[in-house]
Amino acid sequence: MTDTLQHDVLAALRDPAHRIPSAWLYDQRGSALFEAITQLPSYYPTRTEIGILEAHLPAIAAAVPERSLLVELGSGSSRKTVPLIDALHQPAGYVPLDISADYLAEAADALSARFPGLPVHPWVADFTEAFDLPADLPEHTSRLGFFPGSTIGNLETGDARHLLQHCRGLLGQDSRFLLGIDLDKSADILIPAYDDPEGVTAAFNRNLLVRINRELGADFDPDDFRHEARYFEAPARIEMHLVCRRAVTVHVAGERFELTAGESLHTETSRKYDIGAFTTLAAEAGWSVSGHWTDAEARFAVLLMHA
Ligand code: AVJ
Repeated sequence: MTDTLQHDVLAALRDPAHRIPSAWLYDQRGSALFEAITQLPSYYPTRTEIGILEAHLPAIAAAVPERSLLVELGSGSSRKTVPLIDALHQPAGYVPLDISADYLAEAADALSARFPGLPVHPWVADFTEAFDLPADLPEHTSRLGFFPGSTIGNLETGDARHLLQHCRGLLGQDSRFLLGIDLDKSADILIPAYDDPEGVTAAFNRNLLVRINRELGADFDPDDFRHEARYFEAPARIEMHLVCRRAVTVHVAGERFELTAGESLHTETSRKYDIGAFTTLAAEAGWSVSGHWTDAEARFAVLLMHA
């Protein structure tokens, strides 16, 4: 990350929109809480996407050149990668990219143990900024980008277009890009997915304050903030907020800020796309969609694009 946590938090507190980049949610505890979210009954995206992949991996793999190099953005626990690597029959190598270095090392070790012949090159990178690939890559034919989880939905439209363009350049001629997007749907399904009765998403959101206290010596009381998931149309999205229950005075890096009751910190946006609009966005970035698959309820979509 080119901007530091301190820079981003101070900027957010000074600005009335109080928007903190969602990448900061993923410290070690945040990454573990996100993994717990993916197991919740109300959080449908992960299991829905895995179901789509399981049903269609043979067709997807058949459309990818042999001995491709697999590059995964935001690999996290790499759970969806095992069936993909199985289906690809010996890809030339696997490059998992993640911002959480601890998580990345663990996941890379697990993958190496599972696929002993596979060169694994973990790479710490923040894909919300321009990033590179490691220099010493194994020989390969073309490259396959893998960006599951609808993580691209955390980016504003312009940033998503830039990321797709950047990947087009990095992955190069004849590359493929397999990507998951969460589709727009009723708020009755979306809100519980981001505000579960178990309170795991609330803990995930509030953990950001714990991280800020620890890393910046700030004095947030997480109990002063209520987790809230808000649905908006046009563009369709869920926003996570931390809403002040009462007037709060907080000190961060020697600066003092006052927040009023009801004011909120905006900690994440999760865009919900439709396939047509996303196909247009991808085309603007040099990718053409050659296949797309959804679940029976059209909650989530997996897109295969080629350069
Ligand atoms: C990992 C960014 C795809 O937006 O659904 C889950 C993160 N935030 N619950 C999402 C998240 C709250 C998740 N992504």
